[in-house]
Amino acid sequence: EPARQQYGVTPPISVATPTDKEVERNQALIEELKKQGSFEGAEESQKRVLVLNTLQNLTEGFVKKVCANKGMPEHIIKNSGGKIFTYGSYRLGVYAPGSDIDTLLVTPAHITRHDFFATLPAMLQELVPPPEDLSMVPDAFVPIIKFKLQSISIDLIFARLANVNSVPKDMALSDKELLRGCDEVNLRCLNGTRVTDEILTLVPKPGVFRMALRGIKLWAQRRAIYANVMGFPGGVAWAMLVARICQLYPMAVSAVVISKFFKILAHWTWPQPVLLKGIEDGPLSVRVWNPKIYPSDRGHLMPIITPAYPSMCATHNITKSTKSIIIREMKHAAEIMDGIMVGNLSWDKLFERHSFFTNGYRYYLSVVAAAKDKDTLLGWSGLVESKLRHLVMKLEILETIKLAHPFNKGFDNVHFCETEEEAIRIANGEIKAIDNQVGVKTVVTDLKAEQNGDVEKKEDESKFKVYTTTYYVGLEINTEISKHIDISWASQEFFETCKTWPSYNEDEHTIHINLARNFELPDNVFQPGETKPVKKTKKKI
Ligand code: 3AT
Ligand code: MN
Ligand code: MN
Repeated sequence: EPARQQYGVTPPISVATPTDKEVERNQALIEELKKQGSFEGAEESQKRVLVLNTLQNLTEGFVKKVCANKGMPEHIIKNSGGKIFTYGSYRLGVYAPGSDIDTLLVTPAHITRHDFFATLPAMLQELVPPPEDLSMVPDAFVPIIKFKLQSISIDLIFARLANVNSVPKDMALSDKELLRGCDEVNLRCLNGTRVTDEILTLVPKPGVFRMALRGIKLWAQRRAIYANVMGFPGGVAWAMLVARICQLYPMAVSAVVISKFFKILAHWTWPQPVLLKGIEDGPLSVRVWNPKIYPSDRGHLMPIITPAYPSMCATHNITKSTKSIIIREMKHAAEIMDGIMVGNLSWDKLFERHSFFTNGYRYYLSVVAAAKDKDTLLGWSGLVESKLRHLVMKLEILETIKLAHPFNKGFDNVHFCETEEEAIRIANGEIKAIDNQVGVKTVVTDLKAEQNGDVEKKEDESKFKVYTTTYYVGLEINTEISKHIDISWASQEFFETCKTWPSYNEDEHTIHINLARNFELPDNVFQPGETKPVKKTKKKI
């Protein structure tokens, strides 16, 4: 047997090879993942490879063109190179049908971010067939160009290596010396690829890791605890958790990794961090996660630390409430996994949908962002969503509230009103604009799905429209303290936070919060087949 390398910061817990039963469970896992639509067909995956080839060729053409435009000598034009890297679910090998491809275009020092945004979009438009839905956000935290190529969504970001005059096709980004001279935006853009690449080198069997991660992602999505902005782990954090368990059980099959995942992580001694390797020092004067130095790092409740220099915490957003929800879900899943591994339960039990609305809480806050048109709302609701965890943290302070549970996504509506006054009252929450009350026609939509974007065209143009996105927070009440829940302070603080948004305009952006009982929830939060909670009526004698 070959000498075994140790993966990770401690020796493995077990190097046992799988039993026949475990192999059988693992086969059943793969079958269930197939049934649940986790895998893409070979033809579609082949299309992704072709699209990436197109982008690689385009990148080389782009670099040459910019060099030529700048009057650079022929040998520089010829040798500058340029390379497309990937990150996200595609790079990890856990993408599903409909997943985007997250791509990073890397150039040598003489090509700038300005060149990227000024020159590349026109070159993209010249492709045959041309891209669809092209949009760009050059001043975002991570500046990005988004488009669809042959109906595959592409996120394209850019990085310039400040110390390099050629980016050949076989270049890797693992060497941290490549980061010398890079500014913060470039570092952020390089980070995704560097982290995913390194995760893959830190697991003993990448195939086992991928299948286990598919299982954990599906579970986390079904349980509505997959959402970085809302204070739950995102894709990278879930990947690192699975990777750590793979390190501890280097010979195990994916089914065993999943079962150990819940057993170990449900009882993890947080805030002890989850690390895939020792934290590295490096050549830059950038912050590396260190709770001994930085008080904000000390505040991380469930730190999961990225392996690539400069190491960061991928779970900065987790709050007291979301931490307890994650642990509760892991404990519940650990019990189900026991049943699956002994053969009493099947895998579909693990992937059962959450019951946040059907059997969750007696009280819910609905946080409603409203605007007059779709694009204004998309910006505003994105901001409100990104601040929602601040509301959760304010609610956590209140003695009357034991737990504030944010749902992991918002719900969109368009309201068609007869009068402007009615529209204003809906935007301000003075009329409850749910379930088509008071003559207002409310249409359920999904503003981010373009195919539904023409919902407004179907309706009478003369009517007054209000676009809303509603976020829900389930509340567990400390009934021993008080039966009365006062959310006015938390709400006011939250409104103030949202209104510090540089683009905020009180004439365009409105927000309100309602407290509702479970039986008052609107129909659109329930899936077909789910039953809405009913009001418990007092028994009549
Ligand atoms: P899908 O298969 O695409 O659903 P994914 O893990 O690839 O899963 P995304 O494409 O949304 O998910 O994100 C890929 C990476 O991009 C994950 C994270 O490192 C980065 N990322 C995504 N959204 C943001 C954001 N809002 N801010 C910073 N980084 C982000
Ligand atoms: Mn992706
Ligand atoms: Mn993406």
